Amino acid sequence: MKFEKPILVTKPIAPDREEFLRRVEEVIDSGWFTNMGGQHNALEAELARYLAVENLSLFNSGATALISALKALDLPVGSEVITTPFTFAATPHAIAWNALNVVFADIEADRMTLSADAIERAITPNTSAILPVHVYGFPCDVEAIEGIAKKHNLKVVYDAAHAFTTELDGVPISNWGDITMFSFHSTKLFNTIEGGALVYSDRNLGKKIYELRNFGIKVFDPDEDASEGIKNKDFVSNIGINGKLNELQAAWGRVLLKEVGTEQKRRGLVADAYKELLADIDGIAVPELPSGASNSFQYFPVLFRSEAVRDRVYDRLLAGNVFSRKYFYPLCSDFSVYENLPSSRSSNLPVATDIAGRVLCLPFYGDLQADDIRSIVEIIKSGID
Ligand code: T4K
Repeated sequence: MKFEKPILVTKPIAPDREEFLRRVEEVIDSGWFTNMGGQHNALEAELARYLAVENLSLFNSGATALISALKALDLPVGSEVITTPFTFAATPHAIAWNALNVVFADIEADRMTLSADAIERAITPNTSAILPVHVYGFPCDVEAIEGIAKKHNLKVVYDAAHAFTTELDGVPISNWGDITMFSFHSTKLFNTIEGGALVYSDRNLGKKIYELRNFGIKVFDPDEDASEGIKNKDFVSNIGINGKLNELQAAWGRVLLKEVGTEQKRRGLVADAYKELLADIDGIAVPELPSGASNSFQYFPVLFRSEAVRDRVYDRLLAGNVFSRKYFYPLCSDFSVYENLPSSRSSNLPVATDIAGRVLCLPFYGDLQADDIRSIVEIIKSGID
């Protein structure tokens, strides 16, 4: 069996063409193309409403958002931030870009997210924060992590790149932690082509995040700044970055937001179809979300019995013109820039090492046809036997 056209791991949704083009004309006519313009500010408000959160700041990528989140918390330079190795490179990179030390800790087998026990074991007097990832939209053990953070006075930044709309018992996932980052890259369920956002509960962080996103240029605050008058030297208050989302991408996001719910429903049907067809096959398991968690429908990961079987299935799919992905193999701790860290030893990360060797993300998008799903499963079967 070989597909005529390649089947990729995802197929991004695009906004309604006519409505988007109307917005493009609005942007052109406005003469305002970036730097927190009308489309940008409207999208911030619409997303905050959609996600039922109070404070949301847009960025031009999830990576710049994550870098800025850690920066906003003023963690001591050289302090340690505990994170998972079972993630995309952007997660540990955000720590390193802030001149903080990356410390990898192991994951739980069921959720594939940072293990609370492993976090506790990794804490030293030099630990300043935890950076867990809701990988594939599987919520971390947020209650346990909150307990640890309180006990040891640590900050928590969640990487929710895969967890757009995820809720736990009806509560938005960004309710936990000091700051939560979402990615709006085109491979994500909701996308602005490139983009991301930070959500936070402490309103005071908003001004700092706004400034960090705009080179650190100070926002004039009439209460604080008027008495002294802004001095020239204080014009830039922090070492910021250019993290601004432009007007065209914001316009794209505004139109697309209306279609996300439909795409999620369609992906739900695709997930059901896969589950039904995969249920009776030995040697492959579909990880279950923890109870109370809603599905973001970002990825469809499966676990094989061994690395050899996973790799054989991957190769068979490839031969059939199906591009599944080994997210997240290799582990970030195996990248040459991190492999020499003491926490990168595989003996420190047995569960992550095992899962990364057996996982595969199958093609997953609303437009995937029932016949195609059946053919993909047939190829998988041939690789397992
Ligand atoms: N934290 C986590 C946990 C993340 O997973 C990510 C990003 C981040 C942080 C950082 O967020 P951003 O700064 O990206 O907003 C992709 C994405 O580029 C990346 O956003 C994502 N995670 C990562 C898991 O996947 P690649 O290198 O696998 O992308 P690529 O180009 O191989 O594309 C993947 C598949 O999607 C291919 O089959 C082709 C298809 N595709 C791709 C694009 C760009 C399309 O069909 N259309 C497209 O426009 O990283």
